[in-house]
Amino acid sequence: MPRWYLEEKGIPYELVMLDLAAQGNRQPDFLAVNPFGKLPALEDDSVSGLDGQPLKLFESGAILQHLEDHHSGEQRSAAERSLTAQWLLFANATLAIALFVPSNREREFPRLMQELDRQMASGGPLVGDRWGAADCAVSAYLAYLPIFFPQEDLSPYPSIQALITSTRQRSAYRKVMGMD
Ligand SMILES: N[C@@H](CCC(=O)N[C@@H](CS)C(=O)NCC(=O)O)C(=O)O
Repeated sequence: MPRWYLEEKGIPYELVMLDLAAQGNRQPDFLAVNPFGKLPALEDDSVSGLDGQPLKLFESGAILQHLEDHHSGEQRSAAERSLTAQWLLFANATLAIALFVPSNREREFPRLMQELDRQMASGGPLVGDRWGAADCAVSAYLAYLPIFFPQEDLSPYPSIQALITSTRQRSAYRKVMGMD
């Protein structure tokens, strides 16, 4: 997700690829950035961390919020920033669980999808008038649906289907997903 956001906004970055099969995420160099050994993680040498070293961040939602606040070059109001935090947490703490944890999936999937479909009926951004971090996180999970669950019937959710189609047509998304 953060890489997709970086590409969408034209923010320069250096990508460090890790070989998970070789436990690259458990090596000291990476654990110094994310001690939990999870991806993604960000080191931002334009911002000092509390230790005076380049800021290090883990959790995709926190990274997206940081990128939007400090690198997008876009002004967001206090309300927009708070709503962005709401959608980032919804994506990572509620939607992801409803999609990928089987016991939650049975219970929560239709309810969340129905309301999300309604929220997305306008086809516009989730927050304000520009595509942003909130759209990145929510669309990324929704666009995983046909990849991980190709048998899932999404026809009851036409706005989500349209969002998945338009997401898959975005050049930055296609680039980071290796679709071209
Ligand atoms: N909530 C975290 C999830 C991080 C996560 O689970 N990352 C997976 C890849 S998507 C990972 O690092 N897996 C390797 C491992 O756990 O060893 C986030 O959004 O950043």
